[in-house]
Amino acid sequence: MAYFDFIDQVNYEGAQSTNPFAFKFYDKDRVILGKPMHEHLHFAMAWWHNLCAAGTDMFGRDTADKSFQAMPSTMEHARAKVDAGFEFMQKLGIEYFCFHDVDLVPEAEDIHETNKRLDEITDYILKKMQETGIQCLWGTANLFSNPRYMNGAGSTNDANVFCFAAAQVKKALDLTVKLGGTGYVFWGGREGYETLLNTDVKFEQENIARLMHLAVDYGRKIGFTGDFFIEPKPKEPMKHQYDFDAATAIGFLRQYGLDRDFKLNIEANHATLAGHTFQHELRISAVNNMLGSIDANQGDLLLGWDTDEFPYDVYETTMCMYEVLKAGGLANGGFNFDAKNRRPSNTYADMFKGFILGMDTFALGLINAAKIIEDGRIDNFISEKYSSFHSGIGKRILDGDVTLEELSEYALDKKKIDCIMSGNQEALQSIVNSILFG
Ligand code: XUL
Ligand code: CO
Repeated sequence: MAYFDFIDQVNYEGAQSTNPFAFKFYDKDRVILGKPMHEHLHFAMAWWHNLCAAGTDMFGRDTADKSFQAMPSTMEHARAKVDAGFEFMQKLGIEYFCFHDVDLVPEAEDIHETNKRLDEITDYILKKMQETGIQCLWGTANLFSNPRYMNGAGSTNDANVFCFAAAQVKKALDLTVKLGGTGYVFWGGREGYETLLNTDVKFEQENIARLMHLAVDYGRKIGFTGDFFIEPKPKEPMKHQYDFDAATAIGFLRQYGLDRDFKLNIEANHATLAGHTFQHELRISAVNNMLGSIDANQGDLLLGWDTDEFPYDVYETTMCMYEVLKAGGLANGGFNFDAKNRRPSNTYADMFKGFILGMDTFALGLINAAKIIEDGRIDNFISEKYSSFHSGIGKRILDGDVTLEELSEYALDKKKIDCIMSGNQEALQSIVNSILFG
């Protein structure tokens, strides 16, 4: 059965096109810096937003119909979501998907039954993957929705809950391997606290690391050769979350000896919630060899929560793609649209329009970032800015060839510094504008 009869295939028609169901900028075979766009941009569909979320918020019920003509909370519905999802991805040319365990099937009271349902649905998904060539980017276990995780999953106070989290992680790893996923994500939504009056932070962090070590050991044992990812987020649902931002997560991974197996999955909206730019989080990850994957969305800077919008800010995606290109791409990662339609955008057509917006915005980002790199003025300026370290005393500092006393003597001899190079910020911003709009 087809769910999206109103559209045959979304094609590239160019910037002048007024067809709402065409790409204006995403031209999948267009070569940018030696590679076709679709190879730079491994776009993924997030099962949870696209096939499950129907607009419920704290103040109101669903506005969209995601039943796909099946009775919700049945296996029939789970299969209908698979059919709808694959039709959707094929029509958009999306080559990957990401999933939580409980996005795929209704969770049963008994975990045996849930696992049985997961086996059944992933057999069906695998068949669809073979038919279409669509692949799994990453899998994860939802360790935040079930009430048992009210005090955390890895960070829980209750050893039984820790075991249930382990069981879900084990199963989600089994499924990720079965579906050939190249990533496995930990997003620690409940791994945090509201008040220190009831929390042993050291204990909780150590236990999160224990769970991650157990996952790595098991994953490697069953042949998972991809990357584990932490997805940092500072808050929401918890007031304080342990994986606050990239720097915090990197410190944690190193502290607990997890840095060889883990990289980061950076989400744009989580970056801005942490008080950083998206680009900052990508750069901090990249310079630490930890840039793994991206949750492609956008927040609203006037709101203090995770709005998960489809990205439309071209400046942001330009700077994102600049970081990705500079880092040499995302090896085992991709661009997962962890994004949802606004609540009143409640039709099937809107689902397509959201992805068209997001894919075009990233395509523009890629085109612009390549232009910035080819133009060279930004890179040249940065190299020039630090040129005092290329020779003389600067080079000796880098070579580790000096003592503090020698540097002090050098400064005392010199008496004063005549001029320091300008940071040139406004000129650089103007260069970026002329590259983008010139
Ligand atoms: C929550 C979030 C999650 C993760 C996967 O803010 O981003 O959807 O991406 O658990
Ligand atoms: Co996310």
